[in-house]
Amino acid sequence: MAETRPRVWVSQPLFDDVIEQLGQHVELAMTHEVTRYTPAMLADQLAQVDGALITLNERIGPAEIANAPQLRAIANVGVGYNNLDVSALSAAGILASNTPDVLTETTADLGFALLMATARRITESERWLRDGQWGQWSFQTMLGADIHGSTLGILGMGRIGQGIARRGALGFGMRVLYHNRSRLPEATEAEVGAQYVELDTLLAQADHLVLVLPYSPSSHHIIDAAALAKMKPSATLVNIARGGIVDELALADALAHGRLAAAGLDVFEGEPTVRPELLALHNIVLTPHIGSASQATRRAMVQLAVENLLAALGLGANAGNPPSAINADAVAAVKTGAATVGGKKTDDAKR
Ligand code: 8YV
Repeated sequence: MAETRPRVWVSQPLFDDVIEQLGQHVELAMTHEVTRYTPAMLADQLAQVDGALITLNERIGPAEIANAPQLRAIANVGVGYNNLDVSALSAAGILASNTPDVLTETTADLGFALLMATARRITESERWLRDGQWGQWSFQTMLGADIHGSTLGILGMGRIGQGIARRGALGFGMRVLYHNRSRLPEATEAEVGAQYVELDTLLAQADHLVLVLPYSPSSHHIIDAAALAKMKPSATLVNIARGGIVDELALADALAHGRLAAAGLDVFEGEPTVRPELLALHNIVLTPHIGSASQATRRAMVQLAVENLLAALGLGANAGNPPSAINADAVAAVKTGAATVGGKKTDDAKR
């Protein structure tokens, strides 16, 4: 009798040539059109497969896996995985993985691009030019804030935060301050040119504050009205992490009333919907979650997710040992009947 191959579902069109590598090992169900799934649609898909390769738009929790007895592996294409209920996956013995490292420098590039566009009013200037307003030019048109020589604040000092610190310290001569749940080793601080401070000091001293921390209940709305009130009115705020880290209504209010100079947002609480209060502002740069969106990096993310998925299904070069598993210890504990403590390995330094 022919051996049955595992069945794998891929939730979105990604890079077909990379995804097709899966077809050498598994029965592959690809998706050829961008699809927004309801929880019931996800549950239907997951009920039929051994493994799934998904993006952050697919939220997987207890309801989505309730009828998926043979599901063993979920590969998330992204470093952040707040779309996954890791405890529920661990309890069900499902090995989850993400795609760290391959996107670090590309996402740090975008963080810096957004910082510069925000501080120097790049998109606002372009809108003004296209509107035919250049004839109104004065010596004080579109004055922004300097980046070189200013103080860069970084909240969340994982790999991407460190990449931003390096760019600021080495490329632009900035004084770089950071806050993180755990302080970096002194040698790393020296290498990236950053100094650890308490959160209130970071808020008070940053001329430009970049948010790069993972989203979790403890970081929900960490930048709220009270935090914004501690920042300099001349400061800029950049968020490339997750929308829910910022109270967007408080931010819109601060920007509208001159309590903060400008903001650059790549992530939003209600993605893909952007609040009208943000869209109405001029002193804000808005991009549609493009942090990792370079050709090379998005391909590398899919490649790593493919390797993770195959390995989690016991196939391919890393069989049984996915390069970036999130909950390997917890799944092993469930399988051997040992107690587990939530099954998460993440912390700020993993980003
Ligand atoms: C997304 C991201 O993965 O990696 C992350 O955590 O936010 C992005 O790189 C990307 O937008 C694809 O969903």
